[in-house]
Amino acid sequence: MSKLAEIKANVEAGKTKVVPGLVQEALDAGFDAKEILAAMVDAMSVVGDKFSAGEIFVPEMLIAGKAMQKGVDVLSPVLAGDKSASLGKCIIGTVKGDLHDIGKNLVALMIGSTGFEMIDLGVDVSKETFVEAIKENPDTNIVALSALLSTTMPSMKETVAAIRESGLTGFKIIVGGAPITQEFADEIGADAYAPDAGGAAIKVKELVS
Ligand code: B1M
Repeated sequence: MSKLAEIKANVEAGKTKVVPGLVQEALDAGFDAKEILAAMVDAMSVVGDKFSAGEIFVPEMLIAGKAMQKGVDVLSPVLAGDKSASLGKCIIGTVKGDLHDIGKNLVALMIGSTGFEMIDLGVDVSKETFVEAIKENPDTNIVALSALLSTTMPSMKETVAAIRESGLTGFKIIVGGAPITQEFADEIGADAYAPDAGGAAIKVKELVS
């Protein structure tokens, strides 16, 4: 089995203790961090499909997610790159009702790597908490919202509305996550949408330039 296939299989199987070592071995062997990440994302797609098919349940999905996060932790210093530039401040969080954070963490890592100071509010973040965080950080220039569930898309919409209604200005709002589309972003009045972490990093740089 190739190293990437081995990583994928072990993420799928939720081998939290094995995955970090395999990821480090792959880096040492010269694999690109982005290829390793792609193998782990593929694993999560398989896990999601098996969950949809009723072949596995929430605990298996949870442990696979933990294994992926452990692998991402090993990749983080490589993906983070040079942070010397200072492009501003970004507040990020997964919206209320949603506990998925692996994608949001990757987005935070990639936006941070382009030179933003990141304030990560975590998961299940209420609209009030987002508004409060912006008030506490008046120099914020990006607010980034993530949602992974179709059932939390309304929560994203309410969050954007609450931020707009607060009257606070001087920042742009970017949204993303598996069920989110450009069309939905436009509908809820976000300033930008990105399909993945790399795209989010490119987009926020455009938004502040
Ligand atoms: Co959940 N879950 N989950 N889950 N889970 C999905 C999302 C699902 C698609 C699985 C499936 O059914 N096939 C499905 C959602 C269906 C839907 O709504 N359309 C689902 C479900 C149903 C659920 C529960 C409701 C299950 C239940 O309890 N019955 C439950 C909900 C809990 C809650 O949130 N309230 C639940 C729970 C969980 C766990 C806690 C067990 C675990 C999360 C662990 C964690 O995050 N710490 C989990 C997992 C692991 C998954 C899957 C398998 C993997 C998610 C993941 O990490 N992917 C997922 C299936 C799948 O994704 N194929 C699934 C890898 C990650 C790198 O990708 O998060 O998409 P992703 O992030 C990408 C992009 O989306 C984008 O960039 C990221 C990186 O490139 N992106 C942004 C994300 N945020 C962005 C923000 C941006 C821009 C881009 O700008 C700001």
